[in-house]
Amino acid sequence: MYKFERAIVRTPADSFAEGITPGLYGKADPELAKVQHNKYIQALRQCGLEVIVLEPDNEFPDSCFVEDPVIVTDRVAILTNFHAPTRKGEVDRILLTIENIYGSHIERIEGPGTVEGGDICQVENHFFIGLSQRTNEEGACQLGAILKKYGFTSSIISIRALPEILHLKTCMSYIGENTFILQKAILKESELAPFNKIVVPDNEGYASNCIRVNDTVILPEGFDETIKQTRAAGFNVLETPMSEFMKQDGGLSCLSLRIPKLNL
Ligand code: CIR
Repeated sequence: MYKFERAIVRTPADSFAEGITPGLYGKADPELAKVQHNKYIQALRQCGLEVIVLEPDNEFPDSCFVEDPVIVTDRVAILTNFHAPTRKGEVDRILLTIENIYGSHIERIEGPGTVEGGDICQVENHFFIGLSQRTNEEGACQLGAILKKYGFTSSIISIRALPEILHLKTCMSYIGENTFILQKAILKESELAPFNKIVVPDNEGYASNCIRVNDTVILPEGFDETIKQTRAAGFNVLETPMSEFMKQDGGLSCLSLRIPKLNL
């Protein structure tokens, strides 16, 4: 598993509750989201990361979900092309920060291809690319070619038969040690056959989006059965409150870009 050195996050905007959401869990509170975001930053710092905190951007209510406009690796950053029309401008808003880190080692997905970072799941030097309501075949194809150019392999997992799942990583997360935390709905996916699996209970689906940061798995607070199972499998777990982000259909991974030591 990569050793991560730093992370990029963006403070939730005052307009946070106006972002895209099916609204299943009520109206989000932007002030509470900011408090929870600070705790998330503390969790990343506790895992040894230097955290770059970007200013809130009111024009883009979903802009705290920084994982979607960029895919970061140790050798290249790839700017995505949103399917969601209200989020397209987020790529330009994060570009300067990415240029400061990656210089000219930046690639870009071009229309009509669409890719959103939440659909991209890295497992060592391999990437699973989710075909979803947001990432299309053309985008997946462009991304696969870019990754190949930089020495990575990739394969596709479609979640189109699961319309309630927004992005691939909404329902599965790689936590190192050859292990995924995932929802039952994706358990039989043949691409995942070689891995150990922690299956979240039906009422804890949200916890299948989590992150491994160095020696620790960060999970959303209150998903006790998943936390118990993850600890029982031998992982260190940190919990952090996520209720307001869940209301906006965003998970733990969406809130940061985690950057390893670069090999540019
Ligand atoms: C959206 O629908 O685009 C946002 N409300 C949530 C994005 C969550 N991001 C992610 O899963 N990577």
